[in-house]
Amino acid sequence: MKRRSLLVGLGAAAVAGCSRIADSGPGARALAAAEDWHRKAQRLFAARTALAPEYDRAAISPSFRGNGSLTVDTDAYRASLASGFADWRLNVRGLVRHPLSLSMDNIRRLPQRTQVTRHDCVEGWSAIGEWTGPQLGLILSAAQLLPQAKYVVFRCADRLRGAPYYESIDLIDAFHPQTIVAHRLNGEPLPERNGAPLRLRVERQLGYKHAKYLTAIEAVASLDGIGGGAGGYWEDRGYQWYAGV
Ligand SMILES: Nc1nc2c(c(=O)[nH]1)N[C@H]1C(S)=C(S)[C@@H](COP(=O)(O)O)O[C@H]1N2
Ligand SMILES: [Mo]
Repeated sequence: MKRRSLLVGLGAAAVAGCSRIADSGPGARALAAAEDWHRKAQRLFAARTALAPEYDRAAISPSFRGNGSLTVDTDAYRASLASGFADWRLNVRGLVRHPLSLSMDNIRRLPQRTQVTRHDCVEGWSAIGEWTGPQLGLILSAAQLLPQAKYVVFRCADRLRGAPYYESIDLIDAFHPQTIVAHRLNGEPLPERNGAPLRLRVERQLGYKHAKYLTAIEAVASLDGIGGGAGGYWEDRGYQWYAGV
């Protein structure tokens, strides 16, 4: 209650201050500019935090195609796949207070989110699927980001045409409620072609941001010096880093 009345008091003071500034010419212009900025910031923020559409299970595509890498071409991956990914680890590292090394069991025991969403690939196809996994925000909260962390980088086990696939997002997308580390598709363990055993779902973004075959999540202050420096495999080859749908 105390905090609330303090905020109400501050609000009243700010409004009184504003109306005094608004009386004079330059003040009025400054206020109009500030209001304009606020309106734009508000719209931007609302757009960034809004939920992506979710669908009924009836809308799920009969088959969710694979794109890009359809497997990881290493003996280690084939052995891991054969063992049901018993030895797979998702490392959470970089600018975190508590680095984590999560097993598939650890991932499955976290609170889960299930969402039926549409995936849009820039190559011109879409598919609807039901994804399940813990929210990325939950994992990052457990690891405790350090104040310098600005981006989250996703490391993948595969190489695409010889180069390691990787991706990155900012903290707004990282803590978005529909951003999950998925280990199930349509009620089954993630198929090999769709990124087994773990892939990112970042539902406000285009397909190439949804990194498959996840091995590590790295909190960083800057994207400089990572891969080609543009923040992702396709970004290094000219695609937009912020690929909102
Ligand atoms: N590790 C990795 N992640 C990746 C890719 C890839 O080649 N390697 N391709 C991307 C692209 S372009 C798309 S459209 C989606 C495809 O996901 P899907 O194979 O489940 O359809 O994964 C994205 N994530
Ligand atoms: Mo894509």
